[in-house]
Amino acid sequence: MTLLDADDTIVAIASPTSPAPRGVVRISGNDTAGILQRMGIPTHEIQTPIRMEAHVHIGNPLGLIPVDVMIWPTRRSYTGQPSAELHTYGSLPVLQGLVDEAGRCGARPARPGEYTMRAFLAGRLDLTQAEAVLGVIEAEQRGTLDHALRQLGGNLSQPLERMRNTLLDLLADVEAGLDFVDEDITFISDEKLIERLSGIADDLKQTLQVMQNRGGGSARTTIALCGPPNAGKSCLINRLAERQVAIVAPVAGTTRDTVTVDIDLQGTPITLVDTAGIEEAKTEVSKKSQTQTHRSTRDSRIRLWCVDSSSKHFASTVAEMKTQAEQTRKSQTLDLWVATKMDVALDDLPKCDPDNAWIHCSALSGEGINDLKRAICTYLKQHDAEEIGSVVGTAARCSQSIHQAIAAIERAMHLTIHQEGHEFVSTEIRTVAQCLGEVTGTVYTDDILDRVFGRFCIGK
Ligand SMILES: Nc1nc2c(ncn2[C@@H]2O[C@H](COP(=O)(O)OP(=O)(O)OP(=O)(O)O)[C@@H](O)[C@H]2O)c(=O)[nH]1
Ligand SMILES: [Mg+2]
Repeated sequence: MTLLDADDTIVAIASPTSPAPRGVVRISGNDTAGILQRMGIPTHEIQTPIRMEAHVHIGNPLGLIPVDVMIWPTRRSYTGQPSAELHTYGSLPVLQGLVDEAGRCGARPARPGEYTMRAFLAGRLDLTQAEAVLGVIEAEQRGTLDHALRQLGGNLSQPLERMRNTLLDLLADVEAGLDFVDEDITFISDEKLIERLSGIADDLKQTLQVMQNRGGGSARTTIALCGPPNAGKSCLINRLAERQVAIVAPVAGTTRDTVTVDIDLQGTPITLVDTAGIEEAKTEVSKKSQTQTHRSTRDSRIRLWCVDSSSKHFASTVAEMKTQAEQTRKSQTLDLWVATKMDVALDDLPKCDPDNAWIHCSALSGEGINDLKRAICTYLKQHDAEEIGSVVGTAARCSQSIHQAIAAIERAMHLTIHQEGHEFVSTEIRTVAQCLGEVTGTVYTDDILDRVFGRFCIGK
């Protein structure tokens, strides 16, 4: 999608394409009246929004069809351009016939999200509100809808815009000081500057927290590898990460500290966590590492429970681990059960309980590893589609910019404390303003627009 096409007049079906009593075709652009005129709808001298009845010929075999036409002839419309809606039978061939006819009369088929992008470009919406439109379209759960509607009301962008304005004032003070540096005039003292910067940093951290509480702050999924000692957890994390991140040894109790590694699993960012084997803590060190293990196991979205398939205690270990899993499971947790070391599995491996999904694999030979990856991806895809699609999208896009903004503020404070010069401080403040502007769309790039509007469906 490029911004250059914003002058074309576009057309698309704006209602669901499944059969319904009524359907809507939407047209937007400077030539809207001309196109309607060529379609046989009289639009002479229309100055104010109007609704009229008309007939449009959409070719054989459907012929002449009745349409209710709504016209917004000026810039006072959703897209900030002259636009129109044609309401007629909600049948796909009829609606498509209208779109084709508009095409013959000079309109171009709209791309996904193009209407909302025009609303954004016209200043009708900011970016978070545009994403909220997507949220409303997609919302299936009540909570998601409420959130999208609040976002549409601007409750994420308004505080960010306020912070950005404060920053711009601060920037003006700092830069004015630079102009008068020889005359020893200061517009803002270092103490005041630090105080205001740290206030904004605190507000940003709070905003980030709010977004995370809404369930979408981090796009990363945490997956813990847990189970008894010596089950092959570290060997498996190395295999999944495709490099050596954790020490593997034949003795039980090798891993003490949790080890994390970030990987990309078919485009999904994931943090894998290797944990110490679950055991009764007898020493001080063991107590500490069991506490860490417990925390990681409890807080991970997916847990791979690893049990050694070559162990003659397989069945009793599974029972023990099931109890552990029950005690630490949250409502959103997915437990996958992994029978490890399949290359040396017991010949008479007890049948795994049918309640749980078991994946058989060997980190050594690689068998079953793809099945494991597939199971993880399938779960994540299903889950993400069900949940809060666009809200997660907004949160992921925004939290990245807010993280960058916080880092730049911290650098600005550091520079001020060490009296490194206000010219460097002002560069950092500019970065912060840029990052915040990207969230609301005051500052935007084609790349950001593509990311936001590419997720829409055609006609919205
Ligand atoms: N044959 C075979 N051996 C394996 C496999 N995976 C791990 N092992 C061996 O099992 C032993 C323990 O492996 P680790 O990966 O260190 O086990 P762990 O679960 O991390 O153990 P702790 O850190 O002590 O809890 C090592 O000797 C590994 O070489 C496998 O798939 N096949
Ligand atoms: Mg280990």
